[in-house]
Amino acid sequence: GKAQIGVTGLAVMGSNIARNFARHGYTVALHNRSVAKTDALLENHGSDGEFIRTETVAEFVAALERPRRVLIMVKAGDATDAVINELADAMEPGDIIIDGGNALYTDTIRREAAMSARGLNFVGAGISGGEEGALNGPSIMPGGPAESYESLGPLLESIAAQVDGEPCCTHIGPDGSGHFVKMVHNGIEYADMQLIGEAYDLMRKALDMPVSEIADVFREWNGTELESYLIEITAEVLSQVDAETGKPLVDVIVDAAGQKGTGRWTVKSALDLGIPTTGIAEAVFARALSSATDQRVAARGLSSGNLGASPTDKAQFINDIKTALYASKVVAYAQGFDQIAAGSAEYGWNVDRGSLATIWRGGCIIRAQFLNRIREAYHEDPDLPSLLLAPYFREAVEVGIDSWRRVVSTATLLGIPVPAFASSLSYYDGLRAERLPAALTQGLRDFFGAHTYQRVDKEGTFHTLWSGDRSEVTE
Ligand code: NBP
Repeated sequence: GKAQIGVTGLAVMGSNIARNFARHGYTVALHNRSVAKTDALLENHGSDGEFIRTETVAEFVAALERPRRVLIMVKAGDATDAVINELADAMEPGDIIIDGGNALYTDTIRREAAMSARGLNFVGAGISGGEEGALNGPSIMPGGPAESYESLGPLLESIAAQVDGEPCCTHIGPDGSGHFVKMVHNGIEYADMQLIGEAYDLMRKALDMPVSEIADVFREWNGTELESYLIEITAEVLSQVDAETGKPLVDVIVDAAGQKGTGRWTVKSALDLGIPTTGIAEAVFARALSSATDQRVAARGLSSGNLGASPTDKAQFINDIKTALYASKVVAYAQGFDQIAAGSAEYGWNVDRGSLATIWRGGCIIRAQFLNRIREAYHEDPDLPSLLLAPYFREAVEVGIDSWRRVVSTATLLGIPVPAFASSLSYYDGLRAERLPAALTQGLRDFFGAHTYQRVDKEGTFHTLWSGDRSEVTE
């Protein structure tokens, strides 16, 4: 028989997704640029299900039932274009090409337009969950034409993670929407990890706690409203002892964080859309600072001042940190969902944020208890102006506001960097402020550039004759 799905690109992600399809009873056609990976997969895991081995693109395409469905899992960028073009030449109208790599959404928009001009369906699908998720159930965010989802959806939904009987896969919207939300997902993942890092750093430096004890705190937090995959694995990483030195592993790892680019993309997009996605931006910049090794070495002797005093009530401060972590996390998600709304409006995607929260509850790296609350918030009010205004989150943040402030002020006095905690709190204060100093900014802009301003008490556009008699004129 023929295959229901083909997978090309059989490195870790592609192999594991191919095995996932096979384990769910689908016949899977396999293809990789170099045949060695195809053979390795068949040799090691051929017993997972029905596979069809192919060497050339022509063989691969011929092995598929129509309409053909091909999932591309190659390195994002030029490789993806090369593979798409080769496939498109061999395929026929109505066939579906799915790009499951981490493509930049603007590339996906371009590719979708080119394929649709050739009568092919192109689906950019964000896939999260890493290797393990790919094998056992990822979170899948497919974009592309709605019609293609009718034939593709059931396959993807069956291999996705399932939470409370619902698959972590839904059609996100047209063209680049799937890759856009996957990008923001990764951005939120950066923010989440930065916040966890700041919480850990405070316990170490402000409370002088040993790493093993901090691991226990995270383990305990994982049984609360903070329950999430990232908190869970934080406890595991902090519990790991280096075999060679006997030290906590975290103490022998170089403190320079890497990045592959999706966080940076999220921030660039936020800047273009004019959305203050500050939590993610701070996280991206914190990684950049950590990697500025030469500067950090040169700056090591700079003074911290000596206003700081460590908290006297340890239990209370640990609880303060937990609260600050939760509140800052709400801010990061609120900003990420704002960016998704803005992207959706800009490109006409109609992304349903409630459904998105639903498919992020399982399979993906940011999976968390918390996403149930986000889902409820958007189901209750799809046009919610900010997640911070949903009753549940509003209350959670208001109840913890003193703790949040105590954490940021203590860290500041002690000279412990908390860019994400601090900027999230400033964002919250900015959002709720009745008046902002933006009025002064407008005055200054009018002074040096005649950029004009609006008044609070009447309609119109105004300018003060700063270098004349300083009277006001209407534009
Ligand atoms: P890689 O990103 O390491 O890509 C390796 C694959 O790309 C191999 O199959 C390789 O073929 C193929 N390839 C390359 Br490189 N250049 C090619 C070309 N010009 N033509 C055809 N094939 C080419 O694999 P991965 O880590 O499995 O990730 C696959 C995709 O999934 C990426 O887009 C990644 O960003 C995304 N993703 C990864 C994760 C993760 O946790 N790793 C999570 C979510 C998404 P070869 O064997 O012949 O060299």
